[in-house]
Amino acid sequence: MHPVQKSARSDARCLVMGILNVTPDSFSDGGSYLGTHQAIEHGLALAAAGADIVDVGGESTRPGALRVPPDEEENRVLPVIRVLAAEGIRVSVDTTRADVACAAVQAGAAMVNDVSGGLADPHMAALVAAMAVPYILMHWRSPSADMYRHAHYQDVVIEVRDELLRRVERLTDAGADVDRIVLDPGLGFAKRPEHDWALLSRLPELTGLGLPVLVGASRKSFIGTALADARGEPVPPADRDSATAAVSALAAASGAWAVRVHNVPANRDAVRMAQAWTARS
Ligand code: PMM
Repeated sequence: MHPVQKSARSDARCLVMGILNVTPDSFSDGGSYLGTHQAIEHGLALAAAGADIVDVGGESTRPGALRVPPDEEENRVLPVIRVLAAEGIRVSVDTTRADVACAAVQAGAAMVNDVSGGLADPHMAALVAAMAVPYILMHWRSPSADMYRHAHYQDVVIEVRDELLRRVERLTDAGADVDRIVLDPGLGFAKRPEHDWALLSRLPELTGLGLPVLVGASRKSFIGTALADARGEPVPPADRDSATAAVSALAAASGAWAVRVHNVPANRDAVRMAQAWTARS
């Protein structure tokens, strides 16, 4: 059985990863949980609401966000991870830095979520191999500051798939266990809405690779744009949760292993509906 899967059964429910951004500037919840105490409370609430995993991040990936020094990133996430892990919560650390990932795993994180797929830090592959923890490998082309310069594709699904496979190879060459790797198409990262929709509607081309796939659609711009009002104004991030849940249900029905979301109850219901639906098909 894949070590990151809860069960090898084909009707296993898609997991729900709750987002805990300990940042002042993440695009939809920046600043809400910046204090350690507030962040811990929110992490406990996400778990109590049914999150299977709580993803703790200390650096925003918002377009144009400035980098946070590594010690500041650690100061934000480590105290939170320590408490949540001690409560028995399965925690992942959202970081592109090998040193931060290492410290987070020592503090109790069970999983590393790297939006750069190993490209931002040349030491990440060796660390993942040495730590033997599940690793979420997201498709990424460049730091957020200039990611839209790289949003050019002939066929986004084929290119994302091939780039992900090259990064898997890089990790396994460094000694990482392929059975601990989770793929993620990286919605919104060097992608425009049409790219995000192509990746979602053709998700089986990624899930068909045989590795678990995580989908991070929650409150992202392509949802705001799809719900734009008559004047073409996108709906604000806080009003995108119902649509996010719809995307989660569809992603789960298309074989996603997990969805990464802000609103846990709505998305937990959504993936349970997908489970009920697909169990009978
Ligand atoms: N998106 C964000 C941050 N981390 N991690 C993974 N694996 N996949 C994602 O799509 C992803 C991520 C940005 O969204 P946020 O600012 O709402 O956390």
